[in-house]
Amino acid sequence: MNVMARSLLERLKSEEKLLLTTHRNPDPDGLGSEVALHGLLRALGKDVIIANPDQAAERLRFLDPEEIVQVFADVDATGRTVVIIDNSDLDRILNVQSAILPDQSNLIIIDHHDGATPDFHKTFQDPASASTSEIVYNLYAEANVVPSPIAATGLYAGLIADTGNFRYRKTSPRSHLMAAHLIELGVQPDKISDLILSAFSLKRLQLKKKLYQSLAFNEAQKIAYFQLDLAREDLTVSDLDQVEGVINELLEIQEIAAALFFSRRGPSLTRVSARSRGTLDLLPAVRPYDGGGHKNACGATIHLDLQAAIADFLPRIESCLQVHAL
Ligand SMILES: [Mn+2]
Repeated sequence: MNVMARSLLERLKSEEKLLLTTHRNPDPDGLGSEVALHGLLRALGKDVIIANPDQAAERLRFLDPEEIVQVFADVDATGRTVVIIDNSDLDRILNVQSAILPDQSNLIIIDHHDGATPDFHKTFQDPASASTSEIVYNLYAEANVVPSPIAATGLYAGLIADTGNFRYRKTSPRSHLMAAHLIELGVQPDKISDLILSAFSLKRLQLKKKLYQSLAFNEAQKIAYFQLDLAREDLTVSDLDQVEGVINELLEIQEIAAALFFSRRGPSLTRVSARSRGTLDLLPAVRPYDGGGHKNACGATIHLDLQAAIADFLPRIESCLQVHAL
């Protein structure tokens, strides 16, 4: 078994009281992985709770049929080791940060995003994994525990969401072997795909209409981008969950090398998400703003208003395209 799974399992086993969490607005990988890890830690006899910075979207709650996922504001985190799943950015766990000791001795990070180097004590980062659920699945194998139906559902949901149904770059033989095993355990692929991909509300369509009305291109027509001013459209940040993944539709067009989504979230505050295919690395474009993610999927917060942020950011993506063409 791999080094990451062995050392992570050892670290988790050495803790007695744990609190699992993921980034705000949990996605299928964050939520599915934490529910699955909760099941494993319970099987190992641990006192474990899940407490997220906020509630998951209604359409994802099927991943938590026993309603074990709580909101951090409602729990007592005293004496618990905080395990952050599917995220390495402390800003994205909001108030859950208050449960982490100043020396971070009670912190464990389990993530698959590019960037941080694993130290096998605090940080367990495996950028080779397509999803955090793959890391948790390896833990089950390492611990010799068979995932329950609920855990298997969570793991499968994280896997298909983060591989884009086995389409993205990090999809590996391991991803497919894991899927095969989970299906053997009783997971119904069509049912989970429908729940994740075909359970959106009408609001998604209405928001998509706004996005496509805003669609613009750079001069060379290689970069396509959506732009949205939340205040002007009377939207909140959580409304954006409704258009999760829509940015990827822009990459269905062969001529488009990079897809961007700018959302102005407040005065001099614009968030950008960036997507590319294959070997085109967009991380250099987000680094000047302390952004992060993967080379094909990353983002940053730009301290400028919408149009200024677009003007500031587009040339950086154009540079990535030029470097890639060399
Ligand atoms: Mn993930």
